[in-house]
Amino acid sequence: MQIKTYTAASMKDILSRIKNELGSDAVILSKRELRDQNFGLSAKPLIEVTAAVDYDSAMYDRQAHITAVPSDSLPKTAVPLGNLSDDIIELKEMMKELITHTGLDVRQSNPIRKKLIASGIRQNLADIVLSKLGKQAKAESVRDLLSKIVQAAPPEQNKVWVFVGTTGVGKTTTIAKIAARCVLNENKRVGLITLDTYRIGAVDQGRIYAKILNIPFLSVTAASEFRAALAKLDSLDLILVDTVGRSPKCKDYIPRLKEYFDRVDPCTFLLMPVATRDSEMDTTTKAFAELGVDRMIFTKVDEAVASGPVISHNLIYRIPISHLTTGQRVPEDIEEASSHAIVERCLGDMR
Ligand SMILES: Nc1nc2c(ncn2[C@@H]2O[C@H](COP(=O)(O)OP(=O)(O)OP(=O)(O)O)[C@@H](O)[C@H]2O)c(=O)[nH]1
Ligand SMILES: [Mg+2]
Repeated sequence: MQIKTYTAASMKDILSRIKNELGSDAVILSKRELRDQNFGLSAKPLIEVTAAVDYDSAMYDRQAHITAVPSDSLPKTAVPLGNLSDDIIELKEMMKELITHTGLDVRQSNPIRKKLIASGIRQNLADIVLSKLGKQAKAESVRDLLSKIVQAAPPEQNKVWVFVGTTGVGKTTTIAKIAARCVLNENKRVGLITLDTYRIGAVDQGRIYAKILNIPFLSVTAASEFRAALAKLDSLDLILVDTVGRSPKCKDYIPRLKEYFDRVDPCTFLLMPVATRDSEMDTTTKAFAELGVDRMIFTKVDEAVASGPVISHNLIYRIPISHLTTGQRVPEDIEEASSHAIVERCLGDMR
């Protein structure tokens, strides 16, 4: 991969230099504004852009590396999520400019682009994928490329698995499905702790599932109680922790959860229904990233008209997907995720 940094007063100048020097396959990696120290505060800021070619092979390399690395050595959070949403918006804008100024709009005429977007893939990502494959991109080659890039992985081997997400996304139901599978198929000794003490009936829901599976169940209302509960269940193989669903906009919600998991080292799953708007997915992912999200579980696949947002989310946030849930039946309606199956589910009909 060839990487170059350009500085100029206008984005247009930079884009034409990128096109001349790196060619029309170049991809912008970063952009920032620089104040010209010589001319004081009123001076027009300069723009610094770092661009690269042969980005594709870099993606492949990274994928190959990730597949080769055992899942327990993957980093706790796949990416530092910082100001990612802002970066995505900026990337979108830059893609638009790049398309206009470098003649990359040939991809616009590819009928696959419309199909990708109709499947719920974000427009800028559809453009990036098609630019990697060139004019000849076909449905099959798009699926092949995405199968190599989408990251799926089983849960980490931590003893404590925590399930978080906004209200009603399917946390308790998914925990029941996973608990049943671990008990019935893997013969594991499993316990359930619920922090879900805000909503009347929520504790009962967990207690009923635990009773059916004949596994220990504890409900807690404070971080100290949680640690005592963990100590009590320490002899078990796996402790599943259910949390109260709340809007991440609720001010003290994430900090409170964080308090619970401060000195515990859990594998944290963020649950997200597939039919969630892109902007909401971004807000939720950023908010929960403070807890350190290790795996995504996309829920209610059966209710979604298009499943492309699963791929878009994965390409942007790089949080491996562990499961998909496909209905209300416990324990049947859950699948372990694989890159190939995700791409087939999302884009299998594309011709
Ligand atoms: N169609 C469909 N419904 C699901 C799926 N998973 C869960 N549900 C339903 O979604 C509703 C909410 O599920 P819960 O498991 O209670 O959700 P939760 O995240 O625990 O909700 P709170 O505890 O209120 O935050 C229930 O009616 C579930 O049966 C799924 O994969 N598909
Ligand atoms: Mg619940």
